Parts: sequence; structure tokens; C-alpha cells
Amino acid sequence: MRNPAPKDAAELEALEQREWRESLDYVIQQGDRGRVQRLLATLRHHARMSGVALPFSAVTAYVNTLRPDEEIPLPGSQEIERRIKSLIRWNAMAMVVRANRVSDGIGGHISTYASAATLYEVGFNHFFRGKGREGDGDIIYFQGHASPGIYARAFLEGRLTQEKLENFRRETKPGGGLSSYPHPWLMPDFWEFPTVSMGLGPIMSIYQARFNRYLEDRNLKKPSTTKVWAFLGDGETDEPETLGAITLASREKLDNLIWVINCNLQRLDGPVRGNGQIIQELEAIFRGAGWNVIKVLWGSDWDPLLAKDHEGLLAKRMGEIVDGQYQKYAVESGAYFREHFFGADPRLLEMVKHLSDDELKRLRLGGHDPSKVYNAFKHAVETKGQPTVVLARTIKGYGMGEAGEGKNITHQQKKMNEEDLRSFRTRFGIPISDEQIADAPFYRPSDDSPELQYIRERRKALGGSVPTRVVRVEPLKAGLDGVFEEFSKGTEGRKASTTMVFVRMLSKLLRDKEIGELVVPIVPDEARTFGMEALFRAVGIYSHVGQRYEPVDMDTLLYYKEAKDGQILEEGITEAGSLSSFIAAGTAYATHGVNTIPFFIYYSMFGFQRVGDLIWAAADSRTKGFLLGGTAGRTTLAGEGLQHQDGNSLVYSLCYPNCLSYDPAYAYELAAIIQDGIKRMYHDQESIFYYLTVMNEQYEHPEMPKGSREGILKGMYKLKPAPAGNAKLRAQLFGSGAILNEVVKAQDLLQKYGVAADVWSVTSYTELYREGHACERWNMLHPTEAQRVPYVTQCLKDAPGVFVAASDYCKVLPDSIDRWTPRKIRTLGTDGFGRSEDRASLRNHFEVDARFVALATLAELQREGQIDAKVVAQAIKDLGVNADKADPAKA
Ligand SMILES: Cc1ncc(C[n+]2csc(CCOP(=O)(O)OP(=O)(O)O)c2C)c(N)n1
Ligand SMILES: [Mg+2]
Repeated sequence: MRNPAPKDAAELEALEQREWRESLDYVIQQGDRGRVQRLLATLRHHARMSGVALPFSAVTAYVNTLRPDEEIPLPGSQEIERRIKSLIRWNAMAMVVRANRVSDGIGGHISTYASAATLYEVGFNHFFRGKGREGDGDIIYFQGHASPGIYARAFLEGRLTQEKLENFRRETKPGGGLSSYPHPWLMPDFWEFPTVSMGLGPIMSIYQARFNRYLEDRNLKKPSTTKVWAFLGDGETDEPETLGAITLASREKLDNLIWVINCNLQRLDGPVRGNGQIIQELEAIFRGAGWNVIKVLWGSDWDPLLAKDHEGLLAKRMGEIVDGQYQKYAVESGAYFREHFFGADPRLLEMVKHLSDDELKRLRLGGHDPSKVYNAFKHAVETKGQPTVVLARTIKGYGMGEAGEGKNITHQQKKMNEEDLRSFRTRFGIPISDEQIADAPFYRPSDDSPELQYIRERRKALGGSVPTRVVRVEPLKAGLDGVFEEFSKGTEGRKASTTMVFVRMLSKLLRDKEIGELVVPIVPDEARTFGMEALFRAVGIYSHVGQRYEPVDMDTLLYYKEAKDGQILEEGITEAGSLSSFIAAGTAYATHGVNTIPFFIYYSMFGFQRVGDLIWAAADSRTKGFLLGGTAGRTTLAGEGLQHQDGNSLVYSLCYPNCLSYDPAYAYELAAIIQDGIKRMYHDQESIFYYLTVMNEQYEHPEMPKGSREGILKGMYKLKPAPAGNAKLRAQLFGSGAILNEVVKAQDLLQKYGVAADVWSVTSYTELYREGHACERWNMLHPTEAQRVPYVTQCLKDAPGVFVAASDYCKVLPDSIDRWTPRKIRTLGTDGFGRSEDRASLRNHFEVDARFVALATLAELQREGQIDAKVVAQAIKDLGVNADKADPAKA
């Protein structure tokens, strides 16, 4: 009898298991994976329909995703590549150590690159394509803290001199230095993408990959095989921005995107998930989000052990250990590893009994094994229809031995004593003598050494050095008078908001023959708020797959039209994502050689305040384009209340050195600023971008006063001179944005008190402030030359009377120019929390309406002794001001 009756349930189950496995093996042997997948899917479905709940698991076992038989041998010379990598390791370490000797506390990171060296070197030798090939080459976001390694390679490639390396983190030294992290602002020929604010590199890379598709789908660029690589830390994945947009990448099937997460299991203070497993956690997240996940956990040394692991004991043990414990193994001896890891089961001990303690200690992890990394990258590059994440396991501070390998303090490690240096040198075979070692000298073999020849040959074959930032775009020539001319006429009696005016400008720009196709409107689900829905139909909303449904509003004129060549980036509710698109579009002049002009319009309060760090990265990236803070102004956006009403953004914008910000009141002001902005950014090629407020209060827009253009751009011009006459009491009133109209009204009110006031439109306090300081600085440094006079001073030098400014922003904004005005300015502004109310009530609450402008003027005249206190007291009554009202700054 071949199949005796089973004795008990356990035996029966064992038999069942075997039979089913054999059946499956049969199908597998037929060699058609699709068949296996379909069969298992059918079984799963069948079980579920029969009431068997199958546990969901998005994780696979704690072993490599790719099986050894799926791998191909690493091409090229492993030995030379290892030597090159060792030299780079050494120089990267020496750079940090030397910098800290010269200047204690200058900082720098050794341990991040030490753990990631293999990941980068496999990329540099086999994958990263430079710009010298067809297309653009690859787009690479290097992990910020790994920059010493990237510099060290550039040194070997002959791109950076030793002097530059000596001046790592000492950028103001003669001859220049190297910036701590990737900063295109500081090293515009080298770095392309700033990454060091954790989480920003990852999200920017996703939108960059999507923007590449956008350019191709809209025929602004030839289809290319460009890959976007992003290297990040495992600790970095805790930043909400890192993982917050990963579903966009899978939804859009961005197979041009590859992330490499350096899973050294540590962040700065300690383990990333001491009590868990960051790699398994990330696998589940990425798989759940639809990414292709490749785990590279174990090096080739482990393959024979895993091949013997028929019962899955080793894999099971690997999956049981938490990261904090793995970190302990990394710092302990081979004997400890044997006892505590393999010692859990005699069969595991048996498995490794042929290996000495030393050999056990040297079993390499996947992220340090070039062959494993190469195969993972190859698989990633070849993957279709999905983005890929490579989860590579490494050891932080790899190679640093006692000086910090795998230890919690390793991130802080900036110094190494002679002993540490000697063992590092010996471990990596760097030809530096014992006499020289204490110096930690840089080492570069001769140009004709096999290592440098190999490096040159590989980079040549891959299209040149990376990273390299080049601007390959022709300046735009379009003057655009045809687009902007109409706005100088004003609205001829009709009421409009500056937002409506802007939308009209944008529509005209989109239709312009010269630049229309380059305009990239970006919105985070607010297009209707800003009255932009007409653009949906006119230019379409970008979608790689077009529109696969019939929109509910199809029968209306302005239906929601998605199209493959759609021009609008409608990002949904993500300011961070929209800003990442803004950066991709605003840097395309360098990344792609295409002059795309982004206009990102959003709820102003959710800009600088919400995603200010991304705007900072945009500034560093030399992004061009226009940020438009919609529904701007603390009292101009009625109703929405505390969270929405923005009196902050213009103050923040002041700190972004290459961001020009304006608060325009009238159509012609906005037109002059945007027209000049396009010229400065895309014709003159200045590395600047703009923040403009646009409001939703509707009012009439006057005709452009003659000769006002220069003042509009510089920041102020006289809008309405005081009525003719010989009034003794005089004032200069400054207004901006929607509050300008209140100031114009105050001019009238003040006449009743015998005060003749000139009204100025201040389009940009920030520009006036910068120019004032620039003049002073120049004067200080050139004391014997003719002293420069700030523009504000020039405007006001003969202006009579007291000075009063009213703004919908915090008072510090008008206060900022006080130094250059002939007399002190009394400022009215909107310090304090907003609240839900109508405009009139809000302006009363914040004390910025016409009455308060008039009152402040009278108060200032009283202070100067020009009028009696009684006049002011009477005005308070006449104007209906409640003198006992709460102070809005504190309310
Ligand atoms: C937004 C932000 N917060 C904090 C830091 C400071 N910081 C620098 S490195 C680091 C730890 C990085 O850990 P991980 O991402 O795991 O990178 P590793 O060095 O381990 O590769 C931190 C918190 C930063 N650069 N950016
Ligand atoms: Mg880490």
C-alpha cells in the first residue's frame, strides 16, 4: 500500500501540504509564471468565497527579493571598482576629519557615506547616465549627508581640486570651498537638486519624474529614457513629505522613478526602529502603495547558507530579529553573533559550523555587496509600469571600526585618532605610510593609474560626470506687449479683483504664440476658488492617460476636461506636491533645457507658512516662476477666519533672498510686474522668482499713471498727489494691495480736517527694504565716493508732512523701510489672529480702514505738535471709532 491511511490530523495535514506543493511544483516547472499566479489567485478567491478569511500581508520574508538564480554577474572589474571605492571612502573621511582639525565644530558626516558607498559606486560605474548622451541623462537626488563621498569621487575624476577638498565647509576661503550639502545656489555648476532638508528630496523626485512625463506628453521634449534616482536615509522616511506622495508615483505608473533607501537602521540619535524592522515596515507601505519593492538584505556570502535552508529556519530567524538587535550584532564579535543569532536553534548552529568566528563577522550585508546592488539596480531600471524602491541594508559608519561603525554615536563622528586612521587605511588598502597617516592626507593615484583610467572610461561610456548642472536654454525673446497692454487702461468703470485680472492675464499668456505652450498653471484644488475653471476647457488638465470617464459636467461649457496634452497641473489638495511641481517646472530651463514658466496659485496662507521649507529649496534650486498667493490679505479675505486670513506671507517672503514679492493693488501694477518678471527670469536669465498677492475684493481699476512703471517695479510711486491748494497740514499716505483703496478714501476724509495728503502705492516694501540696505552697505564700504541715496529717500526727500502707512500685513512690513524715510512712519497693519467677518468689520477690527488711516494721520500731526489733542479726540467721535475696543494684536 503506497498511501497508508493517516494516523492523525497532523499527519494528514503534512500529507496534504506535500501533495499541494508537488502539484504547484508541477505547474512551476512548466515555466509559466503567469499560470502560477492565476492559479493561486483563483484558489485565494475560492477560499474567500467559501468563507475562509485569508490574512492580508504586504510583506515577504526577511530575505532578498531577487533570488541568486535571477542575478547576473557584475560586469566590469570588481577588483578595480573595490579599490576606487576604497579611495573614495578614504578621501571622504579625510575631508571631514581635516576640516574639523582646521576648524573645530565645522561638522560634516562620515558615517552616512560610509554606509552608502557601494550603493553610489555601483550607480556611478554602471547606471548613472551623464548629460553627454542622447537625451538628458539621469536626474539624481543624492542624499544630502553623503556629499563628502560625492565630492571625493569628483576629486578622483579630476573635477575638483585638492584645494577645494581642503575647503570643505569653508566656502568663503580664497578659491572657494565646497558646500556642506547639495546646494545649486552655492555650486551652480555641480549640484542640481538640494536634498538635505529631509523629506524634500523624495517628494521633489516624484513630481520631477511626473513632470518629465508632462513635458513629453505635451511634446515639449522628445521621449527619453531618463531615470530619476532618489537616494534617501531610512530615518528620513519618518518625514511626512517622504512617504506622503508615493501613491502619485504608482498611480501615474512612473517607471522612470527609482528610490534607493539606505537602510542602515540608524538615524542620528539611535536606531530608526529599535523594536521593529524598518525594512519590513517600508516594504509593506510601498507594496501597498503599488511600488515595485526590491529588498537587498543579504550579501552573496549568505547565498550558500540560504540555499541550505530548506525548512526556512534561517529565513525565519532573520525575520525575528528586531533592528536594535541587528545593530548590536554589527558591533559585536563573530562569536557573539554565533551564540546569539544562530544559537537560537541547534540546526542553525550546524549550518554555520564550517565558518570561523571571523568569517561569520565578515558575512556581508546586501547593501555592501556590489553584485547584489548591481542586480537590484538593473532590475529597477528594467521594471515597467511601476516605480521601484530598493531597500538596501547597510551598516552605518561601515569601515570605521572602533571609531563608530554601527554605533549610536556614529552620526556625530567627525574626528578620528591616529589609531582609527591607521586601521581604516589598512582595512581599505590605501597606500599611505605610517609616518603620514596622522595627517589624514588626501590620496589621488596618478592619472594613468588603472583606477583613474577605469573611472574615466566608465564615465565616458555613461555620458560624462554626474552631478553636473548646466543651463542649456536659449533666452526667451518675446516682449509680450500684446498680452499686457490692455491692462494699463484700467477696467473702465467695471469692478474686478486682482485675481480676476490675473486669470485674464494667464489666459492671454496661454494663448500667446511665442510662449503660450511654455506656461504651466499649477493649482492645488482651488482653480474654481480663483475663477480659473474656464481654463479647464481651454487648455485642459494634464493626465497621462487622458480622460477615461465622462465628466458629470460634460454638457456645460466649462467642464472638467482631462487630457494627455492638458496644460494645467491640477495637483489636488497638496501644497507640498504642487510646490514640487513648481520646482520641477521652474528648473526645467536647466534640467531639460526648456523654458517652462510655472504660475502656482494657491490659498496664500498655505504657502510660506505651510511649505516654506520647500520654497526655500525652490530658491536654492534657482527655480524661476511665479507664486501667487490667492485670496490674500488678512482683512481682504472675508469670512474664512483665523486659519485662512493671511497677513504673514509678505513678511516671510522677505527672508528668501532671491524671491521678489509684491502686493499689487491695480491691474496695471500686476501687469507691469509679471511682464518685467518674465523678462528678468527668461530673457535676462536672472535666478529669481516671484511671490505676488492676488485678492478677491472687487473694485474699479484706474488707468496706469504716466511714468509709474519704474516705481511699480522698484516698490513705490505716487498714485494721487494731494489736491492743489495751500493747506498747512500735510501728510504722505502709503497703501498697498486692497488696502490702497482705504488709503485713497482717507485722503478725502483728511481734507475735512484741513490735511492735504499725497497717496503712494507701495507695491513692494521688501524691494524697498533690500535696496535701502544695499545702498547703505555700499556707502559704508565706499566712504569717500559719492554716497548713494536709497530709492525710498529719493521719492520722499521733499515730501511734506507726516507719514502714515496701512497694509493688510503685519506692521513690521511697512516698519521695515522706516530707516530711509525723512520722518518716522506710523504704521497700521494686521498683527494678530484673523476671524470670520465681513471686510468692513475686519478692517475696523484690525484698524486699517480709511477712518483709522485718517485718525493715525491726525494722531501723528498731534505728536508733531501741529494740531491740538482735542481735534484728534473729536475725530475719534466723528469717525465713529470705539476707543475702548480690543487691541487686535492680542485679541
Ligand atoms: C528636516 C530635517 N530635520 C532634521 C535634520 C537633521 N538630520 C541630519 S542627518 C539626520 C539623521 C538622518 O538619518 P537617516 O535618514 O537614517 O540617514 P543616514 O545618515 O542614516 O543615512 C538628521 C535628523 C535634517 N537634515 N532635516
Ligand atoms: Mg539611517
